[in-house]
Amino acid sequence: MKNYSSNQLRNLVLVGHGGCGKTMLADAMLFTAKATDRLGKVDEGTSVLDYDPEETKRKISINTVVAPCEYNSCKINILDTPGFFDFIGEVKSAVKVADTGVIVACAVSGVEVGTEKGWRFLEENDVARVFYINKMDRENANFRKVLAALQDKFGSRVVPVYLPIGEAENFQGIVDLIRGKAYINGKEGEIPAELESEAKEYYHQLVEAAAEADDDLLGKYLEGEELTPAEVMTGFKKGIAARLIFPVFCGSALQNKGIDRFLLDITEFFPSPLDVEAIKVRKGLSDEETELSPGADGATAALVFKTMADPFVGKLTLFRVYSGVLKSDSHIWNVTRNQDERVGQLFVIKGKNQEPVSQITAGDIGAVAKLQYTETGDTLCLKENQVIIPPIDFPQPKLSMAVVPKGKGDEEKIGSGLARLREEDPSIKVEKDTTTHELILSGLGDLHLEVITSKLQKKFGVEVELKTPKVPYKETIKGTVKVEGKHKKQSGGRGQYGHVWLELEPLPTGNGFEFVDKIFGGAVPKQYIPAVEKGLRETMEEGILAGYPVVDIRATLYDGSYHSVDSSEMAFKIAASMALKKGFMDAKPILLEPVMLIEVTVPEEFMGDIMGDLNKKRGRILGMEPQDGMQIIRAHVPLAEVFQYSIDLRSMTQGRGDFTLTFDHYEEVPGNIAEEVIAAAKAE
Ligand SMILES: Nc1nc2c(ncn2[C@@H]2O[C@H](COP(=O)(O)OP(=O)(O)OP(=O)(O)O)[C@@H](O)[C@H]2O)c(=O)[nH]1
Ligand SMILES: [Mg+2]
Repeated sequence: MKNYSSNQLRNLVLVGHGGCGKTMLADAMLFTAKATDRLGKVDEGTSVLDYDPEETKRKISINTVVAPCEYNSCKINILDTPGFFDFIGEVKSAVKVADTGVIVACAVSGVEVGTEKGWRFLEENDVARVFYINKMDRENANFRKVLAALQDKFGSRVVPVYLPIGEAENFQGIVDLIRGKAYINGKEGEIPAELESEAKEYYHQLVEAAAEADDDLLGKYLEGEELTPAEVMTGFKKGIAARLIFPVFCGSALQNKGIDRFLLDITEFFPSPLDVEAIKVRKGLSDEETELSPGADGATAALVFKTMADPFVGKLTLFRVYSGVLKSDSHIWNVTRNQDERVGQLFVIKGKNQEPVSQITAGDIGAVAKLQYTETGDTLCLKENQVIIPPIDFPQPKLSMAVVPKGKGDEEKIGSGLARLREEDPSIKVEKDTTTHELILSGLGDLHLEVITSKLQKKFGVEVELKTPKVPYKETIKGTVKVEGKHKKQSGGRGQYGHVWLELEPLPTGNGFEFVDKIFGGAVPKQYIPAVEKGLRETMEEGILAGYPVVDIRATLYDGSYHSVDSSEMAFKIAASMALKKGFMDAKPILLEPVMLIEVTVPEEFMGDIMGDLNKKRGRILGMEPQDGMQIIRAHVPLAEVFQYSIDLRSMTQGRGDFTLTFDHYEEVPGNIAEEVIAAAKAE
C-alpha cells in the first residue's frame, strides 16, 4: 500500500440496524475498489469483514473490522461495525476514530432502532453523517418512503444526492443529482425522462443546502445568481464536514450497483482528517485544553481504539494517529500508563490480514504488535509533548451471569482467559462475589455473554456454563435476647469446658459486627475472650438462618464460667458459637437482600409499561424526569428481580430503552419470599 498524505485519507464508519447490509456494503466497496478479487458475501461465509468463526457461524458481525481500499488517489479506511445491540462497545470505539459516519438503512425496513442509535453515537462525537439506503434491489424496496422517514426523524437537512433508477427487481442504477447524470453498470447517460422533474426539484434543495454551508455562496444565492456546478460541489463538501448537510445515497450492495459512484463521491465530498475540526485534548496531566494540529508535521499523538488477540502475532493494538507520524522501530510514550513503549513493526489492517508498513501518518489507522503496557483507550504521544485524547466512553455492562466451570480445576484457566478477553472487549466485567463466592461475568446482553463463553472454549479450551447468579443475601436480627452457651464434655481423659452468657442486639444497617467484653471478676478468663469473639465471627460468616453471612449485630459477653483443667480456647469458641446459633433464632431473625437503584431511560410512550413492570418486580418508583426527549424513571428494586432486566427492557421497548443499575442498600426480604429462600437453602 502506498503512502498517502492526510488529505488523501477518508475514515468511514458504517453503522446501522442489525442486518441492514453494512458488511455487504463494505465487501462491495472493497471489491469495486479492487482491494479484493472477488465479492465477499456474508451469507456464503466469504466476507472479508465477518471472518471471525463466531461471525460466520451466526451470520452477523460481532467485531469492528478495519479494511482499507484505494480509489481515485485516496485511501478509504472502512470500519464495519456490528448492528446487534450487544456489541455497541465496538460501535462506540469505531465512531471515535472516524471522520464520516455512514448510516446504512434498508430500503424496505427504513428507519429502525439501530438507525437512530447510529445517528446518536455519531452526533455525540460530532462526526459528519451521511445515509446509505441499501438493498434497493429487494422486493418492496421504496426509496421515497425511506427518505421521507429519514427526513421526518433527522430533519430537513437530510437531502438526497442519488435517486434510484427503478426499484426492487427493476433497480438498475442511480441518478447523480449533483452531476445531473444517470449511471447504470458503470456507464454514464442522461437522466431518464420520468425522473427529470423530480431530479430538478431535488437539485434545487441541494443548491440551497450547499449555499447555506458557505457565506460567499449564500450571498450569491440570495442575490438570485445561479451557482455553478463546481460551487455547488464546494458548498456540498463543506456542508457535510460541518454537519449542515446529511446527504442520502442509495444502491444495492448485494448486486454491487451504484457502489462505484459512491466510492467516487466518498473521495470527492467526504471530509479528510484535515477537513474536520481539530480534536480537543488535555495538555499533559493538567486540565489545560489544547487542540491537536491535524497534519503530519504536528507532534505525534495517537489514540488506541481497539486491542485484538491475533493467533499469529499475539496482542495487536489498533490506533489512529491524530497528529504527526508514528514510525516502525521507534519509541512512543504511553501517557495514560506513564510508560515508554517500544514500537516494532507497524501494520495496516486489512480484515484478518496485516500488511507491514514503515509508518502511519496523521489521520491514518494502523496497528502494532506486542505493546507491553498499552490498553484500549490509551493515548500514545511524545514524552516531550504529552497530551491526553479523551478516552472512549464504553457502555456499562447490563447483564450479569455466574460462570460455572464444567470441568474440575478449570478455575484458573477461566480467570486468565476472561482477563485476556476483557483486554479485547472493555464492555465486559469479571469479578468474584465476596458473599456468594461466584465468578460473575457481566456484559451487554445474552448474546454478548454467549460469544464470550464460546471464545473461552475455542481460545482457552475451557467449557463453562452460565447461570443466574445467586443473590448475596445477608442475615440479621430484629430483637434483643440474652442467651447461654455451654460446651461441656467430661467423660474420661481431659474434658472440655466453656460457658458464656451473651446479649445479642440488632445494630443499624451497615454496622457489621460489634463485640463487647463486659466480664468482671474473671468469670471468663482473659485468655479465652479472643476465642469467644473468634467463635462468633466464624459462625456469623457461615450463616445461621439460610447459610448467608450475619451482619449488623452487637454481641455482649457479660457472664460465664470456666474449669481450671478442662477449659480451652476451643471449648470457649464452641460455647460462643452455640450461644449465637440459639440466640439468633430467638431474636426475630430476618433475611436482607440487596436493593438496587435503577435508572431506566425510555421514550415517553413506554413509561406506563416500564412502571407497571417495575411494580411487578417489587420496585418502588422514586421519581421521573424528562431528558433529551426521553423519560428517566428512577426506582429502588431488589437485585433478585432484575438479573434479566436487560432482556426484559429490550423486549418491552424493542431496544429503545436503556438503564443503569447500582447497588443502593440492603433491606428486609418480605416473609413469603424469605421462606422460599430459607427452604431452598435447607434443601441444598
Ligand atoms: N437483497 C439484498 N440483500 C442484501 C443487500 N445487502 C445485504 N443484504 C443481505 O442482508 C443480510 C445482512 O447483510 P449484512 O451485510 O450481514 O448486514 P449487516 O448490517 O452487516 O449486519 P450486522 O453486522 O449483523 O449488523 C445478508 O443476508 C445479506 O446478503 C442488498 O443490497 N440487497
Ligand atoms: Mg455486519
